Amino acid sequence: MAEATEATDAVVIPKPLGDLSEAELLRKRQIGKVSTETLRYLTDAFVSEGFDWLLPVVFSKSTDPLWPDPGASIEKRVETEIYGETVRTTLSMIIHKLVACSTAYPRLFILSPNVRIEKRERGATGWHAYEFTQLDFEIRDAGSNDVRRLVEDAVVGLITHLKKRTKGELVSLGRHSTIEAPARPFRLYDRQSLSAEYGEGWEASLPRDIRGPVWVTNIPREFYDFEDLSSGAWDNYDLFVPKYGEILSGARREWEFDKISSKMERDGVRKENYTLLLKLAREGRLKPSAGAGIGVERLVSWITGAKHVGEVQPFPKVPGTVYDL
Ligand code: ASN
Repeated sequence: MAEATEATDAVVIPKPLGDLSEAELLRKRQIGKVSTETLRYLTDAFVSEGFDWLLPVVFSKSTDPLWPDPGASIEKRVETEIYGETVRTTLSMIIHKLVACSTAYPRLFILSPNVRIEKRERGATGWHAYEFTQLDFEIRDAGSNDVRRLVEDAVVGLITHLKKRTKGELVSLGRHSTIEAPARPFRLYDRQSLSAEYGEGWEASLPRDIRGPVWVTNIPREFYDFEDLSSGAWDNYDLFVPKYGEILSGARREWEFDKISSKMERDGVRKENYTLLLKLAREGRLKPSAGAGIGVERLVSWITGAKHVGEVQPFPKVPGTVYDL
């Protein structure tokens, strides 16, 4: 089959399934096949590396504060009352990961729902959805390099797998000849040098200049990412892909009570929402770990050349637009 021309860079707001033409339905099915093989490959890879596969949760008293995070733009936090308790929909399963990894599951992954009611103008970025899935994982006693190498192996293995198993789909989508398994190790940039080069808009500028996936480290973020308080350096990492942007974020974690507690105070994070985490830390039962979360729809968008991250969702969740399903 002839290779289609590559997708244009224009963002197209995805329509619901019932409004798609035959040609659009075919494209949806092709993206769906790549998505299925992506999930098959990655879940197999984690299971074969000895990870436990945990099931996701929707409501909890503790969830990710998503604050302070320069990339966050949450319009509304979804809280409700059940059995007399205030619970929140999952913003990310980071707190669950830290507790699970420190106790019963030293190597774990979860296909986790993330409900983030982004500001409606983010619908037009093509890169945000108000519900999405992370392939979130955590490894006890691991460091940043361990996680980066694991992710690099997974990305290279995945692209190699997809180019064989979904060749027809990638040819039709115009991506078979343009997506290549990248060379390892991926290049690592410090966020400070990117800010110096591009200014505050580095996150939007970087994807225009890179040819393959690259890491960015040292990004000021939430209390749970490890920060060297003497140098001010953050031991965390995002993975950026060409044209699109960030598809993964992760870090080595904080585990010591005094540090977590003082970072929460510094950031104005409400400690009463993190009782269990703080109790484990105070008792010395929170363990050092590192991990990350892969944005599944973003990963598939990059691989398939999607026109909006919602295009790879069967039921698009575009900020500002609420469909029936
Ligand atoms: N999943 C991310 C991590 O592992 C956290 C997040 O999504 N905010 O660091």
